[in-house]
Amino acid sequence: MNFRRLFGMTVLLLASLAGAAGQNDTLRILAIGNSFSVDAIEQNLHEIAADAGAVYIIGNLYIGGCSLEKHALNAESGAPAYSYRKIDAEGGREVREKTALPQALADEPWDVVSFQQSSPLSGIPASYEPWLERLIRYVTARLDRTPRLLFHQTWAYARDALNLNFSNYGCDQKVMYLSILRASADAAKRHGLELVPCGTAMQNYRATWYRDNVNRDGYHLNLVGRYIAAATWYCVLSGRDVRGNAYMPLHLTPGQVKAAQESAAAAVADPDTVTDFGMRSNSINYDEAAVPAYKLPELMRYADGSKVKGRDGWESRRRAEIYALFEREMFGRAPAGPDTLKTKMKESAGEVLGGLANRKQVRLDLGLGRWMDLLIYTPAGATCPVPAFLGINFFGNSSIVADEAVWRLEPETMQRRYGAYPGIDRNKVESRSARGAQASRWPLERILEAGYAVVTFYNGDLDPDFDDGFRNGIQSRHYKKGQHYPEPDEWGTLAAWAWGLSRALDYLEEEPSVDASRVAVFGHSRMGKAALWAAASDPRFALVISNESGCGGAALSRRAYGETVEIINRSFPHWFCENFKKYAGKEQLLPFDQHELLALIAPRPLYVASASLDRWSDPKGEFLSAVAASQAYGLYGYKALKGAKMPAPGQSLVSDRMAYHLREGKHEITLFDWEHYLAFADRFLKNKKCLK
Ligand code: GTR
Repeated sequence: MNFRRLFGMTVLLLASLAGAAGQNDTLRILAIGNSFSVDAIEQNLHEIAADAGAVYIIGNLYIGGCSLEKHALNAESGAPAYSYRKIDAEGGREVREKTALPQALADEPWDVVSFQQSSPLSGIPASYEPWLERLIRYVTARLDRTPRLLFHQTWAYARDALNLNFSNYGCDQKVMYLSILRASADAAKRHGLELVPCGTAMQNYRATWYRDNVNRDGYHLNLVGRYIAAATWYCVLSGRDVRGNAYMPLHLTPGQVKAAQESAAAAVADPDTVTDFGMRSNSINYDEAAVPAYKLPELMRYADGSKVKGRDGWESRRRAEIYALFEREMFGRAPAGPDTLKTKMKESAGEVLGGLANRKQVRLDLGLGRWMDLLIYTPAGATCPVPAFLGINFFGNSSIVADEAVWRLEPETMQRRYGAYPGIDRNKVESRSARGAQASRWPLERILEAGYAVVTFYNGDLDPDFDDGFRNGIQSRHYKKGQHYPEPDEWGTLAAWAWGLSRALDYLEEEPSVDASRVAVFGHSRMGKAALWAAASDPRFALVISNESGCGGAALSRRAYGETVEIINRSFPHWFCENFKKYAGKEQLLPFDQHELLALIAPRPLYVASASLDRWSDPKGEFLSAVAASQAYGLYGYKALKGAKMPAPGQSLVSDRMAYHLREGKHEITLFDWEHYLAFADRFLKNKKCLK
């Protein structure tokens, strides 16, 4: 253990003794700061302390971007240059403009006063003195008793910050962090100040699976960043552990709060080191030999260990048991659909796509102020209701076809979809959502000619695909009073999308041109995961297609090959319900595996497909899962893929009720895939007499 760590722990211990003695005492804290102290102490800190039974009165002497030099000169001249912002014992707020530093010093019998350097200079030691010394001298001379003196260590900018001052550090986050670390530790040591290691706390959080996502504009803090900073301050001020503090800031997820608390606690315990507290990514395994030994949960054994006998036991009890586990531990509970679905036919046109199709665009009212837009193409000239392929699109209805009449989402709406998602290139979003940009995934002419309708909607209509704390999605409309986040067993994003698929089917039951009893639900990748969950949840779907749905879809989790439960929860914390997070790195503890998700679809026809180069989705894990699920089909007298061997790339296996193929190539949905799906669907859904 290094010296500083020992020192940090001693301070913690002493402070905790003091804290325990006067736990309910009021603590009066004055920061001499700038917008970074606004970020750190003006929200959350009072509330975190209140949850722990303490009262914090907080003052912040604020001037935007103010340096130590300016503070020292302002102090000495008594210039009324500050916006003095105060949070009182009850959490009430007040701002007094044009306040002089000496006035604020006299305003309360401060127990704690903190200093900080402006962020551009925070890692430049030469900028600190003589100003810090003069400021400390001024403050201590003006107060009757010497308060605890703190140095507020600020943080490095976001890796992609567009801030001119970043060039002081070669626009390099690590350089900036290490510079701040050294300069602030030296200053604290020189003057005997307690360090508030917010800079280290931010690096700790940035090293978790939430990554570099603490800033709102590259340098100020966003909601999570502000909570991390306040939690760090709380640890230092109280000497107590913030972990387990129950105050939940609005709009943060429980997972973010947990990582933030860990980040703060680790920074205070070890201010010099970026700590790994077990929320980092593990390496990706693509080695078949390194797949862990695993035993799949038995499909035909009840939770109490007894054997499931026959179809009756499956239908009356075992199926429900498995479904309830997936619902509670993985996807989350969704509410029932609206009693009556109000719809608005926004457009209906015949003879489109060169006379091949009729087109409808229908707005479904989902209640509570939400709607979704269905785009429907049916084969022109069909003489009775046709079967349909129903699938969700990633980038808006207009992205699937170069048809000028299909409504296009405003670019702002698309951006909102990715607004808070780090690392997404906006140009990419624009190009992917351009009209017809996804057309190769939707071979409309081929499908329509084969006699099927195509029905689709945009996933963002239900819930945008980024970790927004469930602020923009449909979940927020269903909160109970005082609820701000889905419960640990309530719907995540995939369940919301699946719910949308069922609402689309509700509509198709009313749509005269489509036969709702013959709807194939399909999806590629994340939409494949949603399609599987929709089919497991809603027995009305007649046929199911999983195109490379991978981890969380068809692939067995226990193989931990390619994408794992840990990685998917880190990259897409919003997809599954909160309960699923606890299985990160612990696949063997899952009370199910994905073959049981597939089994929930039995005896309906199911097609699982993989691509040879798509190792991320674990083709073998998808295949083995389908083989294991065949046992459920066996109850109905179908062989499905029982005993099948993994086919070579380019080959398909088609059995009575199940099919699998391994397309050559990468993660995509291509015409090869569609040709196989159409042939499979023809066996179960086709209705030739409807076509001319
Ligand atoms: C990947 C994700 C996969 C898969 C894919 C997709 O980034 O890790 O689980 O869903 O996206 O949807 O294309």
